Amino acid sequence: MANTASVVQRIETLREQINDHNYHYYVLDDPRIPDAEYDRLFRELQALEAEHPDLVAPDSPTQRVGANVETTFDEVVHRLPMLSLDNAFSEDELRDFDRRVKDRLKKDGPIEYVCEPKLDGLAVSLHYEKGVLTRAATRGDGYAGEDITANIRTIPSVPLGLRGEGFPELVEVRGEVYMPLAGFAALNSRLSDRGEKTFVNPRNAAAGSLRQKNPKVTARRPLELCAYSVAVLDEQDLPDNHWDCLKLVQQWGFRINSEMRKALGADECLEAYRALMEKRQQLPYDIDGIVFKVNDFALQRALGFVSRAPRWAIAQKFPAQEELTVIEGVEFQVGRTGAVTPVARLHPVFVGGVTVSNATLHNMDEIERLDVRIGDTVFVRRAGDVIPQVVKVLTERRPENAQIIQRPTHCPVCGSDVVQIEGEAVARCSGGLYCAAQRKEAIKHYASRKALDIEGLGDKWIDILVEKGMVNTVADLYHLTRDDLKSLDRMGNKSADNLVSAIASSRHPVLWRFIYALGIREVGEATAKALASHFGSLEAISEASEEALQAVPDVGPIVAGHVRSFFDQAHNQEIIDALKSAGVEWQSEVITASERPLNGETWVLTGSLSEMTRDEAKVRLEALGAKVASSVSKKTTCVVAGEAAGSKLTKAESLGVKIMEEADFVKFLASHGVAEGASE
Ligand code: 5U1
Repeated sequence: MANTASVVQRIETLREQINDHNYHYYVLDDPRIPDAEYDRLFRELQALEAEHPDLVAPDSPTQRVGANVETTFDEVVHRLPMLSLDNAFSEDELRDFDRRVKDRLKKDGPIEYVCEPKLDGLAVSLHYEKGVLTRAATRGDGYAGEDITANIRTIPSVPLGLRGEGFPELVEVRGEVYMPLAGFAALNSRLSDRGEKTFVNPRNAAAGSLRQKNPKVTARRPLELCAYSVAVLDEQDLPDNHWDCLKLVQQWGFRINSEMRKALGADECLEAYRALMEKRQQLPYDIDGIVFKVNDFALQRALGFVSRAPRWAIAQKFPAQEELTVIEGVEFQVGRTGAVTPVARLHPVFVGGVTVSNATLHNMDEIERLDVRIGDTVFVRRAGDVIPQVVKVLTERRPENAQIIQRPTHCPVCGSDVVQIEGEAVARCSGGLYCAAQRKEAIKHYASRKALDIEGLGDKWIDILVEKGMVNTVADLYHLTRDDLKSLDRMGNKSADNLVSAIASSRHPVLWRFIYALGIREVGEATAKALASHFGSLEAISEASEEALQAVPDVGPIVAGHVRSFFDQAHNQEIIDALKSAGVEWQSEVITASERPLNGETWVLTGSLSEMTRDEAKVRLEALGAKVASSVSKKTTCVVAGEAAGSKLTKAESLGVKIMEEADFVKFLASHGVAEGASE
């Protein structure tokens, strides 16, 4: 492009388009163009700016990639101090806070509060002059922090320039920089693959990423910013309440929290607290509590501050998800597929709302990576229903007699050799069905709720039946008599009768449940369903080549290899034959293509889902027969709306299309038996 006027024009158009796409992608979570198209626009802008360096502007979207400068973290004095928050640790403390607010304001009626999740990240302050980001700083001691502008600029959800018009000349936006859980897991797995130190939690990962001297490193870290307050540093006016201010900040291009809500009085605040606590584990980021802020700025001013905290806000904390405890021992457990997993026996500790006395150590590589020993004091993390994990060792507290944990060479249950395939982190007992642990686990899986759902056949009975030699394989279950069962300690007549009839009525499962129940490695419910639906019969699956198996949605080379090797092993075929002889008949026809419950329906997924990726959701819907489309129309049957769903949700609302929130979608999948992926 020779003509400078047209270059300037083109550069401006590209910047506008790219900023707009960034806003939809990073702030609204609702991308409007494919990645390839975005990349083309971006490269075109980069090329034009390279040809015309005098036209490069600091707020150009190309300028966030991470400049080759060394961050010096100079001291920055905050023009307005960055306050801290008082905490409430109980419902009574929250009610006391509300009472103090009302007393000070001499108000009888309920106060309007804004309730916001308290993200577990780092508070930052961002200055915009004439709409352009000029300075970013950490909170530091509240009065002075560090200049982190170069690093902050690399975060895609931080606007380099404010959107729209009419924003104040000089404005400060504050918020939390955090690392979403998925990004944290991916970062730790990358670091661990490279043999580098991993981060204990997303907060530390966010802090470590912001403290990088080289902004190019920060640019590769999955950081996000959520804005939670704004202060105007000149004379211009903002709305007269916090809620409207945040909505305005969103229009300027900032991500604000989609869980934010208003509450009238302490009772509604406590309701919001309980609702958020319930939702905590489904959120795609860590939160450590909820913040309540008096909404009306006039009332905030009247309340003022005490020492370094505002009197108009309080954080009600959730139970801690990390605590310190001591490793008292390590045992090795053997799973259904022989995986030998080290489990730490802990001095009991209250964490994540429950008392925890065991934590997984995953595998020997993890033990070596953490350098964990018996006697060590460790950080234990329990987030939601996830198995508690040991995430860090406090080596400075290591006692002299701390014991190194040895790699097991023999299975602790059957004594067979423990083998480790090269490139795999998991060590496995080589005993197969000779190993009682593997037999027990296979039977537990077969009888479990999501498989053949044999009521009354709990883990303890299975342990006893295997230990007494009464059951060796799942097929033996069908030969148990009332008298056999009655011979067991604490098994009454009625329980024995019930169990015999529960086992008998498990003889006619639908095909996918039977496939799932076989316990093939990496074949969870969704894959079992997809296999059943694709092949229609067990014989066809058992004869399919790896290539043919890979034609099934959700089946890649690894799963195909596991399925093939399962059916290639003679003892598995023997068990299937024994099940047939015992009268077990699976009903192939139930999930054939024509009878899939969502046949003929078109579904759309929008927003981000916290319990599964969109691809996983798609596979599950397709396994039920639905077509998954990328845009909403009158023909759409249902729209699944995840967090921060944007224009597709709005369109569905305007067309009167059915909308399902993620929690209901998960329940819906569960009711159709496609809720979870593979195990082990
Ligand atoms: N969501 C949210 N987090 N947070 C932290 N709002 C919020 N406000 C804060 C802090 C420290 O402080 C202001 C109330 C002063």
